[in-house]
Amino acid sequence: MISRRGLALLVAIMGGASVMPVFSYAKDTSVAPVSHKQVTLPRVLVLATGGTISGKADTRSAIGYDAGAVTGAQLIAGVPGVEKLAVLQVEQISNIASQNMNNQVWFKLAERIRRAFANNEADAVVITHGTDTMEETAFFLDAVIGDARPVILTGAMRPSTAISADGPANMYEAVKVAADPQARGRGVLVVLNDEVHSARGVSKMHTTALQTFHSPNLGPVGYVDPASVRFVAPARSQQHLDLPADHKLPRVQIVYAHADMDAQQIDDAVKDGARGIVIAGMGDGNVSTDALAGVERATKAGVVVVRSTRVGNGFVNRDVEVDDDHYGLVASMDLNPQKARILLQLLLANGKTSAADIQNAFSATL
Ligand code: DAS
Repeated sequence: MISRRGLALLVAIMGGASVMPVFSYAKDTSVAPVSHKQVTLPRVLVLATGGTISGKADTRSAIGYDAGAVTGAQLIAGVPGVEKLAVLQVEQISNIASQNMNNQVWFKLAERIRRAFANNEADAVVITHGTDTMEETAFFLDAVIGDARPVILTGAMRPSTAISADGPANMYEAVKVAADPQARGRGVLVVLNDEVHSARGVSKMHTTALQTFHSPNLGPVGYVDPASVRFVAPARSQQHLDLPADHKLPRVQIVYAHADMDAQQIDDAVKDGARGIVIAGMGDGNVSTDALAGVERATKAGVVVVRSTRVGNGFVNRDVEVDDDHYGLVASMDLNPQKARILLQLLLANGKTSAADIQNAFSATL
């Protein structure tokens, strides 16, 4: 409680009698305390999976490191000020380099997030993750979580022990976005390097650069810096698919197209029991005439074939250089091969088997 003398001093410091006292004070000359609004911080559940953000440098090369060497709790401890943004609870889901990401971790993440939201344990979730498959985990969770509360993935391109490690800043910004009410209803987001990307649009596009994540077709949906979070795109609806009860996803193979291509990869995928094939096609999702004959054999064997592209940018539309209607194929639209594979797996697991239904789903949430 401030005394009259203290109050006078305070007014004096602030520039003399002309300045209104900072506090209004009651008749009995004691100062009525300013009512402090109870500031309740949002609750953010941090799920750590590994990756470079939790990596430690290794002397085998100038930029060598081992991903997944530091725990999620240690990560948070290394991010000054993050505790002012949210009440954090950290859980270790896995500690792997994300080139080893797998369905078991995906299902564990999805079920933990669904439980946290169903039990009102958290207002948002932040996932620390390797960058190699971050876009795939984000896309998978975006399709199955179906909740307006923010789920944000973040990672790093330099290990925690590197000079100018990028992990702490990315972690801080991910929590800042997760805690921001504007982030609600936007599906799963990826936050690194001051940018906010949608799960649908984002892709890793450089092997080592800090600014490796881009959304070539859709652009970033927002920007974040220590002072602000700004969204530049409207929230969009996302389709919600059920998690297969048996935790299994059907086998869908990606076939990489190239010059002098024959049908061997396609015939082998069918022989190996693939229920779906995604073509990482040349240009606008193209394959050679020989390979197209293999595609026709695959569709006749009941395998669903999606045409995507190896070029990393642009849309693959129906019936441009390939007669999709004739061959019963699906065009991936804006989805790259690795995301087209995940969507096809989930659609097949949810009983969608006709090319027409699957094409509708690929075009639905554009
Ligand atoms: N191998 C990378 C991974 O774990 C390291 C990283 O960038 O996170 O995805």
